[in-house]
Amino acid sequence: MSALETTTCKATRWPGVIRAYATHLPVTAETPVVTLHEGNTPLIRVDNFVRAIEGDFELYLKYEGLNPTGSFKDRGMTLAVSKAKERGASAVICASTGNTSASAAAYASRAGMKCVVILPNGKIAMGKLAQALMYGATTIAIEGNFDDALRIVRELGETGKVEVVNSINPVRIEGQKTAAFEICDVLGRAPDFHFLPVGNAGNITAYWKGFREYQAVGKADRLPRMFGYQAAGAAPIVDGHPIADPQTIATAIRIGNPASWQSALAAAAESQGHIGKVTDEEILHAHRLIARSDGVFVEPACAAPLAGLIRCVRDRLIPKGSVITATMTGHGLKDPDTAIQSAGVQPLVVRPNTAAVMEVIGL
Ligand code: AN7
Repeated sequence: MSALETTTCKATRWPGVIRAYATHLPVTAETPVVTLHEGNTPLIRVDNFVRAIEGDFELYLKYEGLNPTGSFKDRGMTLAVSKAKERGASAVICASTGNTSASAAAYASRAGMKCVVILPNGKIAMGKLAQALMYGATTIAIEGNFDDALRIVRELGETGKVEVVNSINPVRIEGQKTAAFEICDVLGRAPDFHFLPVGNAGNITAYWKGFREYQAVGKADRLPRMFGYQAAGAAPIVDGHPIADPQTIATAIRIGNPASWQSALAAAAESQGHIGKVTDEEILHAHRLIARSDGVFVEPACAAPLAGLIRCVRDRLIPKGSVITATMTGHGLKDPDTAIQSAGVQPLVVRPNTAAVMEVIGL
C-alpha cells in the first residue's frame, strides 16, 4: 500500500483579510489592524449534494461559518473597526439580526472599544445572542424588527458620537469583497454562477464588487452571474416594495427594507443574474439536505440559495459542467433551536444497558 501523496500546502500563519488583500483595500501603513485572523475559509466541493438534487455541475461552498465569530461579517468588521480606531472613535454601534452584532462585539472588544448593539427582541438565534453578551457589548433588544433597529442606529450615527458599523458604512462592503477574491484565488478562475442569501443586501453588493475588481486587474478571467435569494416572507426586493412585518424562520435575513437594495438589483442586472425568493419549507429542506449529504452544517439563511439552486436545476437553468460557488454565510451552531426543529428527529432515549441500545438500533 503506497502512502497518500502529501500536498505541497503547509499550514501558514494567515494574517487576516486586511493584510492578505491590503492593496485592494482602503488602508495605509498607519491603519491599526484589528484582526482575529478572519478569512481564508474553506471552499468545499459538495458532489453528494449535487447528486441528490440531480445537478450536473461543480458546486463549491464558501464556508464562512469558519470565521472567528462564525459568520462572513468578520471580513467587513475587521476593516470597519480598524478604520474606526484609526479615526480615534471610542464606540461602535450596529443594528443586527445577530451576526453583525456578534462580530462587532468581538472586534470592538479586541480594539478596546465600547460596543452597542440593537437587536429585534426575541428574534435573534440563541448562539448569536450569547456572543453579544459574552463579548461584552451593551445589548439592547427593541420591541420592533431589524428595520426599526437600523433606523435608530442611523439617527444615532448622525449625532457624530458613535461609529456605525452596519453595511451602510462603505468600509464593511470593502472588507466583505475579499471573499470573492479568495474564491478566485482558490479556483484559479471566477465561477460561472455565484449563489448567496440576501438580507440587507450588503454581501451581494460586496461580492459583485470583488469579482469585478479582480477581473479588472486580470486576476479573474470572467464574471459570474449573481443569484441572490430572499425568504418568501421577507422578500422586499423580489416583491418590489418594503415589507412592514417580515417573517421567516431564517432570522438572519428577516429584513423588510434592505439598505443596499439598489446595488443588489444592479448586481443581478449587470451580471445577468437573478434575485429570487424561496419558502421556509424549501429553506428547511435544503438546510437538512446539505448537512446530511455532505456534512456541512449551516444556519438556515444559507439554505435559501441552496433552495434557489434546487429550483434552478428543476427549471433547467444551469448549463451542464458549470462551476458554481455559493456562500454559506453562517455556522449551523448559531441557531441550535431551528436546527433541532429542522432535523425533525429527537434522540432515542433508552435504559442504560447494551441490550436496550441494540434493540433501538435494530441489531
Ligand atoms: C447568516 O447580522 O443583517 O444581505 O444584522 O447573518 O449582506 O445582509 C445578517 C445578514 C445572510 C444577509 N446570511 O446578508 C445582521 C445581518 C447570514 C446573515 C445574511 C445575514 P446581507
